[in-house]
Amino acid sequence: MALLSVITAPDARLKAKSLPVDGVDGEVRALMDNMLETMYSAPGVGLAAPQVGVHSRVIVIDIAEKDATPEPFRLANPEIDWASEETILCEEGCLSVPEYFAEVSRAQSIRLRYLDYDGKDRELEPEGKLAACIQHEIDHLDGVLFIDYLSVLKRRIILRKLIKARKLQAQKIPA
Ligand code: GNR
Ligand code: NI
Repeated sequence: MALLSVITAPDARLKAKSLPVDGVDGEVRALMDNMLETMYSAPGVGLAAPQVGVHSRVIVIDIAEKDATPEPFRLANPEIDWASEETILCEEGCLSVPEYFAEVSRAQSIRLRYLDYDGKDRELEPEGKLAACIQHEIDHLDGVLFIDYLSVLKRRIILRKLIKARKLQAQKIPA
C-alpha cells in the first residue's frame, strides 16, 4: 500500500469529470486500498480518486468514530438513483480545501448503486452523515467542491487564502 498526495484547490484537476471504470480489477482495488490508507492518514472520512489525480469514478469512505471498529466503504461507479426531498445541513470540510468548514444542504437519504471491491453490483440506502459524505464524494467525481455551494464572495475569499498559503509554502521549501 502507498500514501498518495492530495491535490488542493484551486486546481483544474479538481474541476474535471471522472470516467466510469470498466470493472473492478487489481488496479482499481489497489487504488481503493491506497486511497483508504491516504484517507485514514490525513485523517478524513472520505476521499475521491480525482483528489489524488486519478479521474476514475472511485470513492472511499469511513465515517466510524476514531476508537470504533473501522467501517470502510470502497465504491466504484456510484450512481444515486433516488434522493429524498428532505434535506440536512452538514458541517463539511474537504482535504482539497484545507482548514475551511461550511454548512452544506444535502439530501437526508439517498439510494445508490455501485460496484464493490469484488466488482459486484450493489445497492445502498444511506442516510444522515453517511449519505451526506457520499454526496460530497460523488460531487468530486463531477468536478464539484463543497465551496461551489457557497456564495461567489465566500468562495473567492477561500480560494484567495488557499493561493496565498500555497505561495508561502513554496517560499519555505527551497527549490
Ligand atoms: O474529511 C472530510 N470530512 C467531511 C466532513 C463532512 C462532510 C464531508 C467530508 S469529506 C472530507 C474528506 C474529503 O475531502 N473528501 O472528499
Ligand atoms: Ni472532499
